[in-house]
Amino acid sequence: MGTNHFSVSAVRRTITLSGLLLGSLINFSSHATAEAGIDERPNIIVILADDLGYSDIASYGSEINTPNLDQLAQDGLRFSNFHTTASCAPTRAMLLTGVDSHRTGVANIKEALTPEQAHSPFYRGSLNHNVVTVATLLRDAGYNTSMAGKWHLGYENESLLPINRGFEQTVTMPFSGGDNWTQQAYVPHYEKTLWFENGREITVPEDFYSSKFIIDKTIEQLENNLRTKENSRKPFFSYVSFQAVHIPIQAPKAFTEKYIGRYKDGWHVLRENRQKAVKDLGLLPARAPMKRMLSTTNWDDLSEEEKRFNDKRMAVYAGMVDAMDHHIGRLIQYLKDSGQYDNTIIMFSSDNGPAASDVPPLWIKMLGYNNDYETLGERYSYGTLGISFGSAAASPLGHYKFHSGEGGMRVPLIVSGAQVADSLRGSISHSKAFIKDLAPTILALAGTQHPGTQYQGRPIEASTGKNLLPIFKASTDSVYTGEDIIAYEIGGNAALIKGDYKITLNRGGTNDDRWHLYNIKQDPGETEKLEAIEPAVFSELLSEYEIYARENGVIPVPPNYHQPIQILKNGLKAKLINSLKTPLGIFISLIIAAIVIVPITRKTISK
Ligand SMILES: [Ca+2]
Repeated sequence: MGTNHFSVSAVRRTITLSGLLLGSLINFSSHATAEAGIDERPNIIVILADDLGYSDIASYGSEINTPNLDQLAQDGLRFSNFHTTASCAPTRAMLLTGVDSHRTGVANIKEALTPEQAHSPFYRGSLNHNVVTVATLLRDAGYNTSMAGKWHLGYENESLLPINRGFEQTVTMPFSGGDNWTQQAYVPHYEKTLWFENGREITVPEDFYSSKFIIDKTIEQLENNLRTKENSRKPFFSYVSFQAVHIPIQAPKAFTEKYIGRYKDGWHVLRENRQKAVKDLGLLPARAPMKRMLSTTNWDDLSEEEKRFNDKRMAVYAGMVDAMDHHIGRLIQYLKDSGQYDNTIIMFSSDNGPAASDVPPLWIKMLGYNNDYETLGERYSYGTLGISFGSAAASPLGHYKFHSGEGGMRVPLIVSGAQVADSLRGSISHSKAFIKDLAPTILALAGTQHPGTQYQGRPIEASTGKNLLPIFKASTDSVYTGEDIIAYEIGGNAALIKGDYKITLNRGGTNDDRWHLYNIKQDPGETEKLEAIEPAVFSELLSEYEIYARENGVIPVPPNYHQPIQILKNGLKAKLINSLKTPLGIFISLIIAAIVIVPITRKTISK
């Protein structure tokens, strides 16, 4: 086993070095690999950050140090107009299948379902077996497949775990999020943070930090691919799914310390600085305006102590992004050292915009955490971004996670590798692209395609995403026509994009629960409502949305539904149910039962 592993690695390394020395890498390499019987299709890595905002990495206008992602951007192509849904699991379902989230069983995150939705097979929050993942199709097509990190597509029975959804090697945290230092639960929906390795529950190591662990395991899986002659000849598909920068926001102290004091001028200044940087990079139009979110508080109204705390809060967030980039750098170095980098295409994105979370202190205490200034972001500390820095992380866009404003659903997409045309390296594509497009693109990179509506004799949902490969190859500027739509709905918040226009609906909080129309080409910040100025366009997009909702089985939410409130409600309910399982809980419930039931029984008997 060991001999094979080293000899194959050595062959690949020798090919790379020799090619570089001779200056004829391609010819030499293809000849040598053909002789060795190595499959020359590209390795594919999808790296997904969690809740990372549009301008949170340097190649998208951030002040945060992200040299490894910037190098990928420099060697590849950045998308300025890439959309996901505004929430974790529905995005992930679309990413892995190319199918609309409602049709996959993941219309909303499980933690935010109403009792009515939880009864629908299309809303359970677990990836139904009526869809086939790209991992399954790539495995069938002769790829080694693996994943490490957050799953969030079901764990209630074994068949839902990624090990049974096409990934041959898995190390996975199945929930909406988890602690980054320990296995402490970060929401009361769970008793602890579970981790599974190849379907079996594991305990994380003592030196666990999520981003480090996820990359350690990814490298281990890629090394395992090289241990047998058969697998070492296959290309690989690796899904790297970070917890960064989901709550609880936690970073190694050394990373946080780099940024302390950096945010002392507050969120308004940060939002403006990033707007300028985004425009200077050419990602968005120079004249595009930016709005101030109604939810943003006035920095100048804060006390000195509050300003100090918030500066550190953002420093921990920056440290967590920086640490993620650092570990991505380790993966890239591994690929280079093992001679696999030149034939690997890497895609980097985020599942939705920044989480503008302000978690109540009582909630933090109830879960056994603190948010003390001195240790913010370290073990047992519950860091959050807060609603006002949330807007800055999405700068210059409006809104954030859970919301259908551009800040909730427009995120970075970097594609780097030999499949990107030389003429496009380091440049920006302004083409529309949607999360559902990545599955057909990944399949096209591997020279295969989705089977349609039948897989191994059973009916499945067809993939409806678009193949972006012609954009990477510079054979077209866009694969979208003026008639194509991008649409989504989660928890009653919804959006539909057609041509240069977009309609949005946002509920609860400072939102007005009404549809609005924007021209997101000229005004990606969604500052000017156009429904009264362009009623025909507004009406056309509303009709398109009605068709979308009907065709995809959207279940309307109750009138007072607000996703964050539903998450709190479901969490408290889960906490109550879990507490009943403890001896103290059983004792308390027996006393309550005695107080309530005994008098009722007496009354009934006396009648
Ligand atoms: Ca997310």
